[in-house]
Amino acid sequence: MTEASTNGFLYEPSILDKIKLEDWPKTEFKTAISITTPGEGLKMRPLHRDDHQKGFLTNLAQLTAVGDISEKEFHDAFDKMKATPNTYYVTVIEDLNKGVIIGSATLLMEQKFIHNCGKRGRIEDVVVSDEYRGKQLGKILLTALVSLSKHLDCYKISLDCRDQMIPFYETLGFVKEPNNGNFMVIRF
Ligand code: 16G
Repeated sequence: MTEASTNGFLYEPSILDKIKLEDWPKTEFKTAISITTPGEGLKMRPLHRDDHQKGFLTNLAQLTAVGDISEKEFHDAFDKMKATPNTYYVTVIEDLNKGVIIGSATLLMEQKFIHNCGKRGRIEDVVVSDEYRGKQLGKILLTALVSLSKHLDCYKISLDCRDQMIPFYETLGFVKEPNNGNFMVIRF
């Protein structure tokens, strides 16, 4: 049994110790920080089964509609993700003094047949609480997930975002590929 399966984390926390901000050196950070300590009193770590109580969904609601999700519904979704190992890297930043989640982002791994049975990473659901903006936490989360995707041998990673966010993601090295920069959707 792995540590993550016994300690309530969605994925093995020690994976974050293996990656460094310098692995994806697109951003100069204003203060001395690390991936696991992205600011004073802050901790970056995998999502935990108890994070419903720590405002994970309240923070996520700053991105889009979340709905009224009970703790049981949260646990059911969490358990489904955890039952598909090496796929859902939902990563959060906790304010340790308040015991509240103030940022999160997901790296989703997609197993392919193409590219020699390669893996594609998708960055999803990036959000930092209004109160904590301006501390480069979005950049730190993204830098961590890009580094993690390299560490996990993705052949590419991608994301979709609102037009106003394009300059932000460009600073992290994301590009709209010529003739291939479209995102198409069907909404139900
Ligand atoms: C943004 C997010 C995407 C999220 C979507 C929700 C990033 C990079 N992109 O595009 O992951 O799923 O918003 O919007 O975080 P929706 O509620 O309109 O689907």
